[in-house]
Amino acid sequence: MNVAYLSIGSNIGDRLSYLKEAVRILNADDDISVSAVSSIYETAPVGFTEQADFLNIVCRIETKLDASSLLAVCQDIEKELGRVREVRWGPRTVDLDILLYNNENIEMKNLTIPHPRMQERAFVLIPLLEIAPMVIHPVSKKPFSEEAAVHDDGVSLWKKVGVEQFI
Ligand code: A4P
Ligand code: MG
Repeated sequence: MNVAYLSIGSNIGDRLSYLKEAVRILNADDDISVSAVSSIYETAPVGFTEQADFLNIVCRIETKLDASSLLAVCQDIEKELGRVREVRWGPRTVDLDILLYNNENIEMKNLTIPHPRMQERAFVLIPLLEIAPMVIHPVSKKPFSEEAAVHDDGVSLWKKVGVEQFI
């Protein structure tokens, strides 16, 4: 079985419902089992900053799917939940990114793992470290807990919930 970490974010409409729906649909897939979900964090927008605050979570999944098939499932969920793709880094009902897939380094045309910007982003690192405190970057071997971005402002605990509240 493969282990992957996904980042899920939403900043339009009922943000909590979008996160919950995304986790529920993932876990309903026969080939995916969600084994941990972080607390929910409210986070200031990064990149394109003239947009509403996000809710972000990170979840751990166990899956039989290869990384490309997992990306396809993530993109189907984005579509199903009605993501509007207008501005890069812009507002979205729900965005699912694959952060890590086992300890693999994957560089394909439409898929880069580890996610290339993850170590710069507190909205990724803080929830990731909550559920996987010892995790290291598979290429640099540097622990994510040592990244400076862990200390960035703009990420605050919004709600602490258990995985059973999502699935
Ligand atoms: N792609 C390549 N690697 C991956 C991967 N590991 N996981 C490709 C998922 N997708 C990957 O993504 C563009 C393309 O990336 C996809 O077609 C896929 O083949 P997209 O989701 O269509 O577009 P995007 O998300 O707008 O762009 P991008 O570059 O993925 O943006 P990011 O880096 O995902 O940033 N601020 C806060 N506070 N919270 C957020 O959640 N999210 C973003 C999006 C910006 N600012 C944010 C947040
Ligand atoms: Mg994305």
